[in-house]
Amino acid sequence: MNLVEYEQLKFRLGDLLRTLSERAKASDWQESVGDRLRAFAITLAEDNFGLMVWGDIGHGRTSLINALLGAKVLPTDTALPTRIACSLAYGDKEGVLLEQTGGGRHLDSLTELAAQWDDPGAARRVTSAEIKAPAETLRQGFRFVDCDRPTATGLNHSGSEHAASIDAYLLVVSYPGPLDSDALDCLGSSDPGRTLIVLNKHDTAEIDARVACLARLRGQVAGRLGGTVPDVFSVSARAGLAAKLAHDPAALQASGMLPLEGALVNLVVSEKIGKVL
Ligand SMILES: Nc1nc2c(ncn2[C@@H]2O[C@H](COP(=O)(O)OP(=O)(O)O)[C@@H](O)[C@H]2O)c(=O)[nH]1
Ligand SMILES: [Mg+2]
Repeated sequence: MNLVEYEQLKFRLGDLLRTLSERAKASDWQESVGDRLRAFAITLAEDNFGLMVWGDIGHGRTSLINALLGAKVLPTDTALPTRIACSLAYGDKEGVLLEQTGGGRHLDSLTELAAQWDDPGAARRVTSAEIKAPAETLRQGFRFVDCDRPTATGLNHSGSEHAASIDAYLLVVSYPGPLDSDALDCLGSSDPGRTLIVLNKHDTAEIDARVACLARLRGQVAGRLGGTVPDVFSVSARAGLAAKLAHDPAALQASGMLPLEGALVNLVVSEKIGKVL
């Protein structure tokens, strides 16, 4: 199932629930049945998908988010201070809420945010950034958390506010791709069944090298985790975004983004169906 099919299914289910709750009202069904149907319809309408994108700086986490959105929403090439998580969700206009030592601060644009990250003194004071942007994929309910490690600022897989709202994890590493022992530790203590690994920048590797790097990374992860091993996807976030902006289906295919997006949607939809039902 893809996101569009899920949305259609959700609307059909919403209609069905409304009809059923009207029937419940008109007949002698217990009132609690109607209440539960209405509550379920509301949960379904409000749902959204939380994705945490993690990995070391420079591997293309932010570029990948932009590629998934099909728009250059977030500034790339920023030395985002480590252990700061940036969250990104829908807003009808662009804006950023920065939490920093000495109080919060609102920025009206992501250009101002990029300037903030480029100033190491100012960036160091920031403890979190909540970004809103009017992108279509965000309007459909996707939310992102961009951070270096899931443990950054306490964002481990249980307990924290962000962690509770995360449906899937994307670990981003770039070619040639072996994971360092820290990343393997982090992966090992995470939730592999809800994680996809992205081997980014495949435009920088020849086909033969891609096959070898993918096999090595898969072997490394399987050796460490055993059992459920996250799928690994070879992509070029840069080429994927360019292809979407140019409406070029062949280039989008070559970027590797489509299988990743398919797997991502399957993962979050099955998570969501499991939670909602
Ligand atoms: N060649 C190539 N470069 C990429 C790709 N994705 C990202 N980059 C570059 O890698 C650098 C770091 O990207 P960025 O998204 O800021 O990484 P982050 O620190 O992980 O968020 C930037 O110069 C990007 O243009 C890609 O698919 N191919
Ligand atoms: Mg970044």
